[in-house]
Amino acid sequence: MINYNSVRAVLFDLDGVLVDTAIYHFQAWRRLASELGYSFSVVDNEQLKGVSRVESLELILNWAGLEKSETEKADLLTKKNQWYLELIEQLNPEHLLAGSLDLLKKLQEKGIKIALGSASKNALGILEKTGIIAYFDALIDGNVVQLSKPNPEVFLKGAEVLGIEPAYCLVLEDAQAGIDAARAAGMQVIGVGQAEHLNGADLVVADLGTLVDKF
Ligand code: B16
Ligand code: MG
Repeated sequence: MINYNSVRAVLFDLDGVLVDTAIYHFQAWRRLASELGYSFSVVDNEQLKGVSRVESLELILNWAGLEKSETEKADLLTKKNQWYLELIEQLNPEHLLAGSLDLLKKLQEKGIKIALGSASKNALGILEKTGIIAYFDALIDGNVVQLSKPNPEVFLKGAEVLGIEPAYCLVLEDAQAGIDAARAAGMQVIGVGQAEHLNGADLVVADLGTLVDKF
């Protein structure tokens, strides 16, 4: 159960919550894995959602039983990111997921603070391309956090910048690592997607459209 009346700030995950970019991360990782001789599955991909680029590569190398030097890892990360950037080059407002824009508008109208809490180092470019950057009162992304989800740092920093106690914050997340991070931060959390991948969420919705009338 969510207590909507207590919410003073909403912290949005980016990939898979606001914008339909999760598929492009999947395609880029699958291409990299394939070059390494590893067949990357959708089940593998689910474990990378919300996880930083560096940690994602470590997981893939581990699953593939491969060891690489630091230089080789850096080259692989650059390659994956270049492919990902090529895939999102044409990103535009049409790639916003259902209900995202309506929810951002509604929260702004109601005076509820809005923050980004994303693991991505590409987050700002994505917010610009999709035309929603102006809605955010705080932007916390992979360039400013040290510790990846499920560590709560990304959401605690968001609450701190907004000046709002975690208990009054609501997180919207599509990844298990993000649900765990929100709970560790002491915040309410709504999972976006399929319930079986979002254990511990206070509520799971298929998309953000169903939340617009709650505020
Ligand atoms: P980048 P989120 C996460 O974004 C993605 O879910 C995850 O798949 C990706 O590896 C991570 O960002 C890092 O992204 O390579 O662009 O820095 O879901 O936390 O918004
Ligand atoms: Mg996500």
